[in-house]
Amino acid sequence: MDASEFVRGLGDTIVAASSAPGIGSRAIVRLSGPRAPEIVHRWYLPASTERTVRSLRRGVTRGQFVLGRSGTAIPVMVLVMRAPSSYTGEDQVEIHLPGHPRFVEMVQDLCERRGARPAAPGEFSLRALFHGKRDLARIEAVGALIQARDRDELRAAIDILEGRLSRGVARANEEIQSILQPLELGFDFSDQDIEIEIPDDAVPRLVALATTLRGLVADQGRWRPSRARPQILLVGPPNAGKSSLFNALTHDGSALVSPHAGTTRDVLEGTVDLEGFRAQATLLDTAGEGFLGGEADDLAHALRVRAAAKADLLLRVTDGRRMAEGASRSRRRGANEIEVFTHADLVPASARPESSSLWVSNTTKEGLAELRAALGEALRTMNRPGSIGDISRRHGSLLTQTAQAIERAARGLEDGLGAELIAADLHEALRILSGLTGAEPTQELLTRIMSTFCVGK
Ligand SMILES: Nc1nc2c(ncn2[C@@H]2O[C@H](COP(=O)(O)OP(=O)(O)OP(=O)(O)O)[C@@H](O)[C@H]2O)c(=O)[nH]1
Ligand SMILES: [Mg+2]
Repeated sequence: MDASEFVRGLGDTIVAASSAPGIGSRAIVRLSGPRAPEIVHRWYLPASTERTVRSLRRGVTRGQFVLGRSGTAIPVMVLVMRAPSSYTGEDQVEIHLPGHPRFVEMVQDLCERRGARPAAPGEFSLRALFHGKRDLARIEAVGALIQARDRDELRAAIDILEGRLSRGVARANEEIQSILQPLELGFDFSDQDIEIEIPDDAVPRLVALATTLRGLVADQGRWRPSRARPQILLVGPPNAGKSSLFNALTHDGSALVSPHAGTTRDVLEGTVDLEGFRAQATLLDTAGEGFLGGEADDLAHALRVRAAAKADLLLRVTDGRRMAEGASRSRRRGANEIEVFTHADLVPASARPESSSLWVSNTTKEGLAELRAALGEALRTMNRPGSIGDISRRHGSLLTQTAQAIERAARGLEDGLGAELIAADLHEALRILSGLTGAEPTQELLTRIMSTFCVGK
């Protein structure tokens, strides 16, 4: 769906399951749009005849949802909200039903038969944005909340949802407007030889505002402590040198190393400093891949799989001697995977296959600095779209640019620049700030939200 399709589709009534897929105790089918009450009314039998969906202004009604002409009915609770007092700002109906995928499918299907259209990913939230019910920062936080991986990420997303950032931005907006106003009033009389009165306190107010905004940027930084320490997971066959590399890279980790395959079983954690990367990362050592089927191997395998799901980056370790012997690379590397070859001390440079660039020796420490740099680079460029880390970075960058424009305006005032130039900087500041809250249905915004949200949110 592109921006114009989205806008054209605003009159449609949309429907989607907004609970997690699969079997659960309850599922929710959500409708939004002018025909939502009408559509649900058609299939809904209230327990009390006064509480039909059509007659209800707002509130809950219990009854049965009739699954087509056969007359089969399932018990449901229906929540009715009317424009503009709903999440989307439109008439909205939620059907809470027993959580079986088959029921969800049938209910959705019946709603579609009465004219509802399946919602696109994030379309409910986009409607909330365009009806002015939520600002962009909070909408993005909904997406970040859904994909939060730990408590820190959850807390950070909830913080934005609760409006801390939005309030700061709204205050900044007002302050800029109030400084702009007297400047712009002056423009109207500029041909009448009237001196434009610039309030004495404009410079200190602008400086204070820039400081506040930079404070918000610092907050953004505090919001991603867990992902300021991204996780890198060592994987590879037994005996490849993973634990030796773990010991060489971390300054607080200590793993057992032995010539026997299958030494490591647990997942071990250590801290690694990365060149070119603002922070430290957590390095995790795991059991070698390719297990033998014993109970401990199965457990070690399960632990590694679980850790891999949470990791930001996989560091695939291969014994370089195998490459030198002409072994082919086992498989393609994923986007969040880096490959490294150990035993560089035993493989002369001339015997190394050209395509494999990263070689280290855990014995002589050759290549470790390059590896750190490569890890730092990979983490810097990698960002899960729509995650709290991703949106905080975007927010941080917009807030910094706003502060810079305000500081330019303050310097301009001190240097006695013309009011027009100062006003231009302040307008620029307002424009950048609107990127945090803005409701312009730009293609970029739509693509961003739709690609990071799921259907039903
Ligand atoms: N010469 C040399 N020996 C290495 C290097 N890296 C590891 N080794 C040796 O290789 C053997 C296996 O190393 P480990 O670090 O235990 O390998 P691992 O991948 O952790 O093995 P598992 O835990 O069994 O999966 C040990 O005897 C290490 O001393 C290296 O770069 N050069
Ligand atoms: Mg090991």
